[in-house]
Amino acid sequence: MNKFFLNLGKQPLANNYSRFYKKNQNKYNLKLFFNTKNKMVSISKRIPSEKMFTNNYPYRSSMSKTMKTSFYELSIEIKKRFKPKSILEIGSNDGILVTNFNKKDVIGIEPCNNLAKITSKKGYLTYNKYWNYELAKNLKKKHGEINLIYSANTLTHISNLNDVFKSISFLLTQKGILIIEDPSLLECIKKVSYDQFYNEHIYLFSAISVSNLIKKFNLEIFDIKNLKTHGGSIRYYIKKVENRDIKISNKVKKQIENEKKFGLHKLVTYKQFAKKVKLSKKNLLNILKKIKSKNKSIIGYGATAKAVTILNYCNINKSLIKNFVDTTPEKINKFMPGKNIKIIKYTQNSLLKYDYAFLGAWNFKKEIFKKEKKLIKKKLRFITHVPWPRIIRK
Ligand code: DWN
Repeated sequence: MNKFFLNLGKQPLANNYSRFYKKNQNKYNLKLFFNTKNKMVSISKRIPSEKMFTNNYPYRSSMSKTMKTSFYELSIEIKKRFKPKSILEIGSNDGILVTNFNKKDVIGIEPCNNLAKITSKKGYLTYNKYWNYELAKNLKKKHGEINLIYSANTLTHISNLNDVFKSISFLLTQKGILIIEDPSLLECIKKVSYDQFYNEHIYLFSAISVSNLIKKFNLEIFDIKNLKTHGGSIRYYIKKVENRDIKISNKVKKQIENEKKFGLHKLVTYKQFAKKVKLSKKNLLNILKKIKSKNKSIIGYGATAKAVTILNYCNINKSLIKNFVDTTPEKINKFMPGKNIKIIKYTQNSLLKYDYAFLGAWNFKKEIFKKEKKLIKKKLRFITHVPWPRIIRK
């Protein structure tokens, strides 16, 4: 049932940035599989959540304007369209969404203590816990059923999806709304953005696989929005099947049709994707090596989890990319997981001495290009691997 299609090699924990370069850091196989029955794409090796989502988890959603705006706009939509009395967010990170609501209306769930603390300190009720049925039962006892449950870039990180949706269905009111958003498998396959796969991303969702999955829990998708965030994401609006007050938008059928047209329900599509990934690796390495042969320097821009997949799969080390810049305090002066490449604090000056910048955070290309307009005018050239490896000429 689970068919193998791509091996991305041995990969360290994607968000495990450490002060010292550890040559013998633990690495885990990153192999991708397609389930021919339920059409889900997943990785095989499951790392215990406690190992990945620690109390020093470095990723903060609020580090980009793009994401702040996206979450703010969603909060307006939620208030206007669904008018929920109670909201629960699974994986509230640093509070990027919850802080747009009244404190009395919203509950955050965040397993990483350092992040949960940020919202708690602002007076938002945040449970420093993992999402599971046990927690859902306790929440129901304490707060009653919830009108709207939301989760962005979190459910694909949880191995036991049956428990996830069982718990959601249990806690949601009969007329309740569930909104989830995650990177789109269709966009990933189209863009050959294989760096969407790392040990935290256990699954990549499609409308096909999500609708198959949630059926068992008496849930169905009633609306869909394609978003530009994170290189192309889908926001799924979900309700209980017995709630007939809400009509199912045509967009759901259209998305599923599009995905089928592209072959997301067939193994052969993933086999072709695997070939494109191998070519992408070869071409990216050729570009980097050619630049280095001309004695030009390259920095990485955005020390993303995605870049960890690229560096380790393509075996890129500091002889090709000297440093990475990033704005996240928790990443600065640490090393890219699995590699001897140090992350330095972002300042425009820190970029001045480089000729090229490899876009680790290619999903924020627009925001970054706007910020670096002057440097681009001077001499800085960006390199990306999405949708194909190239130097971006502006
Ligand atoms: O699902 C996940 C996504 C949502 O976030 C997590 N499992 C882990 C994380 O993945 P990522 O690290 O690939 O996410 P981002 O959002 O692409 O990371 C952007 C990084 O780039 C951050 O470290 C901040 C940094 N950045 C920067 O230094 N300057 C970003 C921008 C826009 C900038 O101008």
